[in-house]
Amino acid sequence: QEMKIELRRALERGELELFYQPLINLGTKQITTCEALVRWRHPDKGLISPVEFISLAEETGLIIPLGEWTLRQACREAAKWPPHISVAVNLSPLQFRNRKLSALVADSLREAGLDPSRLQLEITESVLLDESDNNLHILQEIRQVGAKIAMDDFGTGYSSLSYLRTFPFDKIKVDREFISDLPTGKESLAIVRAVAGIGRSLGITTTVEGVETQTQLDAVNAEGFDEAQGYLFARPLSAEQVFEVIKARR
Ligand code: G
Ligand code: G
Ligand code: MN
Ligand code: NA
Repeated sequence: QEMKIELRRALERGELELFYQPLINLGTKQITTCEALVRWRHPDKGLISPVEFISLAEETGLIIPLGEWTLRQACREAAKWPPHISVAVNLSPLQFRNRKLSALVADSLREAGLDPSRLQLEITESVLLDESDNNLHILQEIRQVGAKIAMDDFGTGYSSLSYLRTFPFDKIKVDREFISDLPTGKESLAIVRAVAGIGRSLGITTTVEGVETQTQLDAVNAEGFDEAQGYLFARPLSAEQVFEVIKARR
């Protein structure tokens, strides 16, 4: 209850901050995208992870203004980057209850002067779990605006594969649980290999999350993934830090 009041105030006082984690093209080694990850810079407690407040924000409805702020802020920041670098923003399933989500996306892009194709929205399969076609419809509207749609945490839900038939995703992000035991984990390797093949067949960009070691990288490279993200390349960085990294790597 107390944290709920504090979180609302944090939003008003500008205590939320976006960090950005680079995604690397495995062929060119260039940064293709930076994923925006929210943090709360608490005046006493320091930097608080979203793990500790996103579900609270979802329970209290604060996810709506928080999500709106995140989207606008991420677009503004990305407009400062070179045009070959995109920004990825995580969307909560609850944001789809707001029928005007596609209008918010369009408005954030216009306000920032960001080319729509440079915005990627990451959703989990729970977005497509709803019985009605409401969310699917909103995804199609967002697509019409020109933004890209990525399926996050791929493989951790109940029917990731069937959702590839429901909606033509632009990108699949294989969950880091399948990367952590590579290259020895036989099951993980088989799954990762299958997903790379599906992505290739469907023309979907394939990304692996949570690459921490060189041996994990070698394993995913052998399977032909397009991109990788993980501590081996970079941790989530402040806006200033990621800007320096982008400049240095060009
Ligand atoms: O950033 P971290 O590194 O700790 O992220 C933890 C979790 O919080 C991830 O599942 C991530 O998708 C989620 N998360 C981070 N930023 C946002 C955000 O802006 N919106 C939503 N809905 N989830 C986010
Ligand atoms: O759920 P989503 O994929 O949006 O969340 C990304 C989360 O993964 C963030 O919490 C981010 O900090 C974390 N993350 C990114 N790279 C790595 C990594 O290499 N190892 C681990 N353990 N976590 C990572
Ligand atoms: Mn994500
Ligand atoms: Na994930």
